[in-house]
Amino acid sequence: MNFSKKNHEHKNKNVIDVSKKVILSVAVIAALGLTSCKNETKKETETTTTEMSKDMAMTDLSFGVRGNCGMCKNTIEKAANGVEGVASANWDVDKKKIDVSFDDTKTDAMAIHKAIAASGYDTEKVAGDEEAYDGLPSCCKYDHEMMMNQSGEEESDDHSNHDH
Ligand SMILES: [Cu+2]
Repeated sequence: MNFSKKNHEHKNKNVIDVSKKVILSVAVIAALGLTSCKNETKKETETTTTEMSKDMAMTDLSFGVRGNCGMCKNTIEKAANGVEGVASANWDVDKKKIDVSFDDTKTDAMAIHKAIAASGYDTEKVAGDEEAYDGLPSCCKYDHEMMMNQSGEEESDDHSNHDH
């Protein structure tokens, strides 16, 4: 009689121990879940911030570049696009001007001027490399006195030479 009572008490204690363990496990799982959710939220916020600052770092720039024709356009734009951080480059054959969009955390205006000059073309700030200029096709050997940043509306000098 006495023995069986003791056994019963012992059983009860075991049940309490088990439920304690279950509560503890649930608490741990809940805590882990909460932590991982927190981490994910933080990650998302960081990504958004990075993308935003990337957009804000894009700089649009226009400057004069001398050149004659479509082949010049290819060479000039290829040189500008070859600079790391340049997103787009568009040279206007009539205006003798280039529009560049670039990431100013990766490059700067002078790097783009220098790259174009290295391909043989004069920019507003840097004279074209002479060796590269000599290597250009004859149609591309532009006049070093050429006006840059033209409006694009006036006719070129070729036409004013004609007397009708
Ligand atoms: Cu050309």
